[in-house]
Amino acid sequence: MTTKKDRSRQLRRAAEDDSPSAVNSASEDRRSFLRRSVSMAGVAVASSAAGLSAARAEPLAIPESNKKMGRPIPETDYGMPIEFEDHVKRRRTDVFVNKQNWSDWSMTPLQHQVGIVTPNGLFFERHHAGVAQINPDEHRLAIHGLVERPLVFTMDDLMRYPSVSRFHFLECSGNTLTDWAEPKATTVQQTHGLLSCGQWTGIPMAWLLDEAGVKPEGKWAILEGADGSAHLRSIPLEKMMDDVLLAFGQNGEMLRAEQGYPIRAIIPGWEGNTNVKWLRRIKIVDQPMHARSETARYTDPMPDGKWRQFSMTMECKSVITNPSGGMSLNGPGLYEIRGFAWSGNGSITNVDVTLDGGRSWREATVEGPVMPMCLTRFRYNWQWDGGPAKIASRAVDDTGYVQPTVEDLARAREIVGFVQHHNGIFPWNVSESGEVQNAIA
Ligand SMILES: Nc1nc2c(c(=O)[nH]1)N[C@H]1C(S)=C(S)[C@@H](COP(=O)(O)O)O[C@H]1N2
Ligand SMILES: [Mo]
Repeated sequence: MTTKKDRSRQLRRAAEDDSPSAVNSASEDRRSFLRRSVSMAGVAVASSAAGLSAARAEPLAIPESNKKMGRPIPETDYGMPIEFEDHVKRRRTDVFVNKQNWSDWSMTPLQHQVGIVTPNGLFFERHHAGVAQINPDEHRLAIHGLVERPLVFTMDDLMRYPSVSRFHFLECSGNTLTDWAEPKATTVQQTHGLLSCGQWTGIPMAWLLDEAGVKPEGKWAILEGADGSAHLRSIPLEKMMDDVLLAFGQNGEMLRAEQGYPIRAIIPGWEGNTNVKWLRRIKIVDQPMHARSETARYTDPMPDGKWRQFSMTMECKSVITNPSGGMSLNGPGLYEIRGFAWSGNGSITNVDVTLDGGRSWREATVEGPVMPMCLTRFRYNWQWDGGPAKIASRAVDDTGYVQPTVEDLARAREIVGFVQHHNGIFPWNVSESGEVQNAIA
């Protein structure tokens, strides 16, 4: 068991992580990793015993790029990744087969995401009726219902408000389980790619609601989108006043059309579908609407045969993205296990890693900045001996909640068919030949 003191020490370590003097006693530290690889680079071997490639100590040949001028800067452009990164793409799921592409998903390639921010062109998408294309000059947002002063805003009105920027993950409640359905998902993009993270810029909803003046009997807000599905959800007023953002900015630019341009709700830590995109209406009411998305969808079957409504918070979860399904390890040696952890209830305090299918756990390094309701990176230096291994991660958040096993989850809920809100520990098998495969089956 980890004590509170251990956890605060871990957090402090995470904060200091990038200082050169930082020493992580919990796992093999970075310096010992470097020491080993450096000493190997000194020996002129093509592939060292530790599995890290070391070049022969010969003078480098002069590359072509050194001998000529580079590409000139065009008069104006929007920069794109270099052609060699062309394989890094969102993709529609190829496991959960969709008969049409209006209600559809695309998934983030988490195995290629090197930091906590998902680039805008790789942000996962979930649409119930395709991507609305909305002219901001024509867009209006209404706040009405149980308010003193019903208000209608143009985008120009909204852009005059003060705004704030915050980092938050966004996860579809169907993430992970959708793609455990047969045929088996192979990559972390398929198993966990309905997850992304960004810096959102927008206006705290509380400011706009205060301006409209919520009447005492107003207890819920119905948020409705301007897309073909007119997607809507009921959100408790308490949450609206706490930390919900009316976002127009995504990672330093205006929202992508796919993410709800020109405005969407960002509801920190809550299931993706509550984050209504292309937002056009906020109606204050005294009770939830019990809409289709609150009755026929996004509910959880419980062991007593009843279905639970309003399971809004995405609970603490983590996954190893490197190595992950579809990759192969090139011989025994040192590998950095990397992944992401997140919690809709707060900040990540600890991540443990298992190499033996959950029999024993070792503490991974949690990398700062650690922010609430935000992806958090973890890493662990693994000396792979070349034998079969079953690797997985387990995250703990600052409420003390520990990411459950699939068996734990099955005890708490009826895990059958297309199940939402699945935050179980997710294992990968590493074979003797180094192939990494989904081990959940
Ligand atoms: N108006 C509208 N909002 C919507 C949806 C939609 O179809 N229409 N889909 C919801 C679902 S189910 C999810 S998971 C998130 C996905 O957000 P993203 O596409 O920006 O990743 O948007 C939510 N908001
Ligand atoms: Mo979703």
